[in-house]
Amino acid sequence: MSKAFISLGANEGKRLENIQEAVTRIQNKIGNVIALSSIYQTPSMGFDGPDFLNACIEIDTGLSPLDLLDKLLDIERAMGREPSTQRGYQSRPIDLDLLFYEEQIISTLDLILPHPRIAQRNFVLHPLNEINPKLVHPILRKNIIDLLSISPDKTKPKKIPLSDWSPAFSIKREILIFEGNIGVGKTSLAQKIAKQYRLPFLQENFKKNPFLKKFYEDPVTYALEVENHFMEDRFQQFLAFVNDIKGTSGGVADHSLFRSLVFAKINLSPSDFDAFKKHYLERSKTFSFPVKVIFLKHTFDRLKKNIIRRGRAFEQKISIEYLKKIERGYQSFFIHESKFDFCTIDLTDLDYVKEEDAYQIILLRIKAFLAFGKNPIKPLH
Ligand code: PH2
Ligand code: MG
Ligand code: MG
Repeated sequence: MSKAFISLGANEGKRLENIQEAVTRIQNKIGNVIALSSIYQTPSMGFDGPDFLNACIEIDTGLSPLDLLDKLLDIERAMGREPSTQRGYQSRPIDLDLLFYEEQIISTLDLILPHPRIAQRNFVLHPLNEINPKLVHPILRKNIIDLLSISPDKTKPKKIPLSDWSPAFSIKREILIFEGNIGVGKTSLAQKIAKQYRLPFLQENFKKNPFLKKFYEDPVTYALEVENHFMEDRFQQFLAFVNDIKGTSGGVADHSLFRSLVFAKINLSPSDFDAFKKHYLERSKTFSFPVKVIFLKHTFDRLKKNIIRRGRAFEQKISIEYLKKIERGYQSFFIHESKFDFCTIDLTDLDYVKEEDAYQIILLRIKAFLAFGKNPIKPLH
């Protein structure tokens, strides 16, 4: 999979709808939208015409740069963009420009990468800066914030406040679940987001599990007790939570029910696990509430550091090997068993506690996921 950045612009027709439709088509035909900027209103540059709406997105794609470009042109045509008949720029219902494709530098008749005019256009730099200020231009060797600070373009793109695009968190009668390894920071991030968006928050109460301390001392003997207790407790908590948020716009949780399955598979004997899973499936029939899952990642070294720093005595015995098993357990669960829509966020370079920019980038990724899902949403045709 490769990362690419695309600029979207429209200055004709229903500009906002056009941009939204283009993003949906990109998600369906090209690759997962991992981040989307706000929408900006900008004066048309280089020709006389109505103001543009502009935005940028980051995507993850399996297509080559040329195939990606072809698909962008297909989408422009499908959305009514006419081939240009005169020299210079014209108004258009949609314009999709490939800005960056990884760090590739290409200069052919069909495609120039990076897009040659990024550094001179505030209508590109502003939205890009919002989704990834640290992105380095592979030719100019400067990141986006720096390019913005020396941009020769004096126009000021105006952010459009919108409720159904990026500014709002569109949770609708669903639970946004943060999952991931021990020490990855599920609780802090989930809590921060719940607080900011005033959403009810469900926090795992690991302290109440009387077997946990013993389990870390003697995993083989106490695994079944610890997992059974967690499962029971989680079902009770989730049922109560769902009851609390009935009729509201949903909530945020720092763990899932399926966490029990992932951990039980690692810690129980195969026969105990079979029985456990039957029980779990039976129990989950009583629970039907839509969930969306954000899976957080960190390096194993960092997980270990976080565990040491938070200083829960009983956790200090956790080994990197155990953390690796858990990580593999989640991967295999998502690949083979999960029917959930989930999105992975790697926190390695996103220290949201220290850097506000990093937090904003995380929010944009989550918003893109909530708006468009990870799996392609309904095809348009
Ligand atoms: N695109 C152009 C030319 N001029 N001006 C604004 N504000 N936004 C655009 O997307 C834009 C432009 C050529 O594609
Ligand atoms: Mg263009
Ligand atoms: Mg173009």
